[in-house]
Amino acid sequence: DTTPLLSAAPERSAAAERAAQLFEESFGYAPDGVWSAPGRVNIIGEHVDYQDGLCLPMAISHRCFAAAARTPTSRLRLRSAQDDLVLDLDASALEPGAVEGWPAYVAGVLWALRPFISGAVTQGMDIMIDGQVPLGAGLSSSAALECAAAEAIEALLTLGTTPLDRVRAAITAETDFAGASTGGLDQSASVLSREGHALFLDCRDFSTRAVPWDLASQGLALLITDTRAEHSHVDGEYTARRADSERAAEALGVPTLRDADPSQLDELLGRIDDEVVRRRARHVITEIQRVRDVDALLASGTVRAHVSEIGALLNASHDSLRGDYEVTVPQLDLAVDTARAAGAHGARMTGGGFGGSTIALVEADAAAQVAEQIAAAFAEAGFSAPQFFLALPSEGAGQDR
Ligand code: GAF
Repeated sequence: DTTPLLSAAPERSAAAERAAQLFEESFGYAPDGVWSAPGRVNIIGEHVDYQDGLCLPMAISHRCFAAAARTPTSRLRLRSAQDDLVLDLDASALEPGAVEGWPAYVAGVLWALRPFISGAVTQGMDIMIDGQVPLGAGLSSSAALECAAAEAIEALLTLGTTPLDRVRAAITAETDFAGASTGGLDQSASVLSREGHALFLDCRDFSTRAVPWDLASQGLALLITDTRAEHSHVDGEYTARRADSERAAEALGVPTLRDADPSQLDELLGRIDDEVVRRRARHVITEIQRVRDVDALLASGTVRAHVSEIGALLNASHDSLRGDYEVTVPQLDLAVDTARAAGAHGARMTGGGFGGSTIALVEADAAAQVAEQIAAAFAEAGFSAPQFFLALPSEGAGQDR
């Protein structure tokens, strides 16, 4: 077997070229340009964005590409290299519920950007999507799709939006047009991340700061394990967790759990009667503090200088998501436990949970061996074979050609 255990993302300029070619083959003329946006992993700060929390995500090297052109019509025509589903509708007919499947994430962005378009949306455009972010892996393929679309639409229509406007349009597309729930972590990471850096994100106002996260030069690596576990009941469970956290904030008399003082944790938790809601609150409040702790460590030195403390915080994050927030599944726990036993400095699930991926902070020269041990543990447990990637901190959304 010569298949490398760690799969690499397609090289960016070659992938952009491919998207342009696919556009031309499909629509019969060359696109005006190609834009792309990356998927993400969240290093820490999980299930806190919808409580005004703090997160530390980074963009990965897998991206979604959008080759696009303005047309002299009013039709919005969408096609994809990954799916036979197409969209061809009058741009002025865009409204929530009018579009289904993946095209809703693109059409929804155009709809969400209408405050920046004088009058109704009447400009037609053709868009070819080539999504290279693994689907269903919890690596934010939908946010990458929305954010690539937002870049393309901004450029085609010269709307004058800021990157943050595009983050907000992508969030609105997902929540109000596609009808999925999101707290904004994924879209912020996809648009605002900088190469070689993690993104310190304050979800209260979506302000950000780039934090050096150049593991390769420090002999370290962040190993992504896509568990390939079937996502089941994700939407319902996600909504339920959000509701629990809102109940917790209400019980504490604060607008969001961001306003709860972690130094008063025991006293605060004592004010919540419901045992489940109390555990949900404990996760969110302690997780926000863990992001502050990692950020403080990174402000005072490199990842290498604090690798065991950062690893311990990643471990504590996972344990809290497993025990208190209950969003893990056996595959996530096995990948994390195996990575730790194989010598990872720390490991945790990343993203919404209920399937998806884990990350492990490892010595670079041990990454392949940690992956092998996870693969062996999965085979032994009878789980689907996982897929492995290295999380290389990449540049946020932008134009490719
Ligand atoms: C999903 C959501 F889309 C994000 O907004 C965030 O809540 C995440 O789960 C959990 O941190 O990816």
